[in-house]
Amino acid sequence: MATLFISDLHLDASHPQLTNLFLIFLKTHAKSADALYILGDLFEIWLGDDEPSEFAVIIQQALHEHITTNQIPTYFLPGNRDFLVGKTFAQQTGIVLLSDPTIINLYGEPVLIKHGDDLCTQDSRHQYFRRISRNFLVKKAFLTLPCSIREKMGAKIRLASQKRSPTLIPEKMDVTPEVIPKLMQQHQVYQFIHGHTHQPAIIYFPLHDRLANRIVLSDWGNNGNFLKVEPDGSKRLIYFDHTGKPL
Ligand SMILES: [Mn+2]
Repeated sequence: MATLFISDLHLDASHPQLTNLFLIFLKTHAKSADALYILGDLFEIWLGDDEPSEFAVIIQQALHEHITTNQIPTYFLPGNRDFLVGKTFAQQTGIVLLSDPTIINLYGEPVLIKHGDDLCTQDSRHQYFRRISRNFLVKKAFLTLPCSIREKMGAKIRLASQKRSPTLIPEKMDVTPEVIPKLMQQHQVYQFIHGHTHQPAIIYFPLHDRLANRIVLSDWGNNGNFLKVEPDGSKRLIYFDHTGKPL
């Protein structure tokens, strides 16, 4: 048994191979896990729980089956693209919604988990968008708009983000290094897991009198991947192909 962590799948109706990878993952690697944590950006974009598309229903049903049939506790911590996943989604699937950050008890060790986008403090444009979009009243107002209007706005946001991607400087998009030790000290943890940057790594470093670690999850593409943490604390990033076979 082990606890699994995934993030940044960016599932989208226009990429059915990604949806298939996720369904395979639930049926294979995640089937006998102690728990599954989804650390944000499961979806490319989520515009509200009401009137889910055919694609969204497939994902919801797969999660529901995974949680009820296989009895795997599954947690969802929202990312910058799917922070509108709400209570209805949670009720329909059985996932437990977590706030960012959360400290979990992982086989006796406190571990800080986050999506990670708020740590990329050099990306001022994203931080500006984040502040506005996460505002409670803005969120509420957006969710009262008709679905068709939300979809049009979502398409515009997606297009703007696609146009912006090639112009971005990778260093500026990464987590600001100085914030990590401060954050971990503040929460009194020696282990930290996050996603968002798409720069997978397991990094060990000294923090006070101990060896601390930060694990960055990978995004998904032609292959899927997950972090596997075993009860003895050992950690591995595992990649698998479209049949679920580890690479
Ligand atoms: Mn993200």
